[in-house]
Amino acid sequence: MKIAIVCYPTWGGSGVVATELGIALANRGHEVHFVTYRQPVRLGLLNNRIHFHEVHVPEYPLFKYQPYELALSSKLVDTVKLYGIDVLHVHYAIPHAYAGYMAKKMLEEENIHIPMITTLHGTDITLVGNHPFYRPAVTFSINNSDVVTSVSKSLKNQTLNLFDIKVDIEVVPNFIDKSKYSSSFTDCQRSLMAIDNERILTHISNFRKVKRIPDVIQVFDRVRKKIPAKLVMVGEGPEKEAAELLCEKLGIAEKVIFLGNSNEIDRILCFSDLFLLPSESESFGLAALEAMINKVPVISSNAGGIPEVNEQGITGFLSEIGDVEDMANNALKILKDDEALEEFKLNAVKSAQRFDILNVLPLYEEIYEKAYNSRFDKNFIK
Ligand code: GMT
Repeated sequence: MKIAIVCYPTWGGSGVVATELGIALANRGHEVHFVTYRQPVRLGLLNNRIHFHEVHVPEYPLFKYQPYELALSSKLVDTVKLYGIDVLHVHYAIPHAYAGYMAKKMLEEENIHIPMITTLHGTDITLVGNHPFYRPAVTFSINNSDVVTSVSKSLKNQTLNLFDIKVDIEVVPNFIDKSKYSSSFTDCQRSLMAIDNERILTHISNFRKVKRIPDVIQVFDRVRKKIPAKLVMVGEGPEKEAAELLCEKLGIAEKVIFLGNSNEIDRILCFSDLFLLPSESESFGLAALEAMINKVPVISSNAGGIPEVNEQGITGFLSEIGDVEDMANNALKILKDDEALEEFKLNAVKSAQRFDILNVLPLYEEIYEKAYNSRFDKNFIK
């Protein structure tokens, strides 16, 4: 099939999922067209099955805000016509589902019927989409998608609670490609980060408030008082500076390494002993899943969809949001001796395999097929 994927090209989870999905679909023989304002960060070489179409928004002084949705919907119309696209898959409701709907309607004028699949990722529902400024447009875009999927059961329930939804929402979980990890690094270059007896705790995120970065540091501070340890912080975002200051204040600056954004997540996870994810809200927690497939157990909050990924007492532990004491105690249970750590590591990698792409990709393929075959069905086309 020819599939157009709309996503954010940034480091965020929704962009990563969309990109990895596109690459996997191309490997299965589909033709994939990414339509976004920049080449997605995880997208490598383009080839005859993976195309990238950049959305340009020319600056015009009259506009205080440049109309990205308009440029995106026009680009979608052109791409669908030029490449004979069969289905449109938009990741993140705002504004992608809205722009996709407009493109669909414009194409219908030319007798081209293209089904739109909208995947809800989390913040498009819980943090941003739910704001009264956006809610009517988000509700409309969801209700007018041909298929709606959400990345966890928790996000599905939240969407149904927060919006007046009149369509089914199918849960298609996020995924990892386990075959990529079977040949994990033989030398993780752990010595670059820590001395031999130190445990390495890692956090990876976009450093937004919702990630509760101070909790990461508070948990680490409690752990390092009991056992030798280092904390590796990966990512960039608005909370990073305050995090650096907090480390100074606690006198642990030389024990915390801020690496910034990285394309070497697997290498970093390779030398990590524990992953910290104390988020306030998390629809799925892709970062936790990536840690688990790299044999890293997870200490997390029990927010949103995290319990669907991190298994209590098996792959790690979950605590109430903000309970840094409990998180630190749990971390110590895992890190206390090599045997306990090894057991959690093995459990983590085993459990992560539930989300192998081989199980998830067919679900999307089935959805595309069904949507494409029903594109002339009156009940289906909005
Ligand atoms: O919060 C982030 O890390 C970024 C955000 C995004 O929109 O890209 O991630 C959301 O989508 C990811 C992929 O589906 C999920 O794994 C994250 O849990 C979700 N973030 C939140 O719900 C806060």
